[in-house]
Amino acid sequence: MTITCKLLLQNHAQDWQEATVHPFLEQCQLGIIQPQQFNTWLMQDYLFVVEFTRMVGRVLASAPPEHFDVILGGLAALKDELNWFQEKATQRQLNLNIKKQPTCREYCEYIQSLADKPYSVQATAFWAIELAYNQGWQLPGKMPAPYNEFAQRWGNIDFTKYVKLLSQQADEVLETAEEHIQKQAEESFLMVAKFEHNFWQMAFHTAQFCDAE
Ligand code: HMH
Repeated sequence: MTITCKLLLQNHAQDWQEATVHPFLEQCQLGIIQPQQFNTWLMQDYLFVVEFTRMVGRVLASAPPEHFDVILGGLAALKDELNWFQEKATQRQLNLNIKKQPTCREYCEYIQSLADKPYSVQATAFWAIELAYNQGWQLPGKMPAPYNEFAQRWGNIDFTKYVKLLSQQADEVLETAEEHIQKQAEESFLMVAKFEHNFWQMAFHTAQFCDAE
């Protein structure tokens, strides 16, 4: 049987729930997240997105030309996103020239390691990473300022459509992938789910390290 993005979500509903539903997001929605927790997330996520952009560059390099359109759209959005993160940091007087916390570093190392994997595995991980934020920021419901801007960035309709296209591209290559490669794709989905959960945990619980050098 061929694995698909839909089946991955069905077969690992619990892991995915832990990746996308977290008190961090619920407290943003309630407007009670502490600035230190939020700022920790913001700074560490910027560092993650820098590495994620490099990953998407490598996904493009592995992709068939029919998939370029969607991936290049993603890269264009990331260009905008990196500038936006810098703007948000400046507004909050945050220095982005900081070290990665262990959880962020491990996630970044993991996505770097995907470079050695077949395109179908990379495409699955790429989809899962984008879906995690698309769903995570959407699920709590309408957020108050200033968090609504963040919820909108990943929860908006166009981003949802883009994530759908990523799942279609992943499904298309998974269909012809050998069984052991499909297994690797499934493992990558589970790794992304685990790291996404850990990332929220990091921001929620270890804000005191927020600008440790
Ligand atoms: C941790 N996962 C994390 N940060 C992000 N910005 C994304 C996913 C984007 O989808």
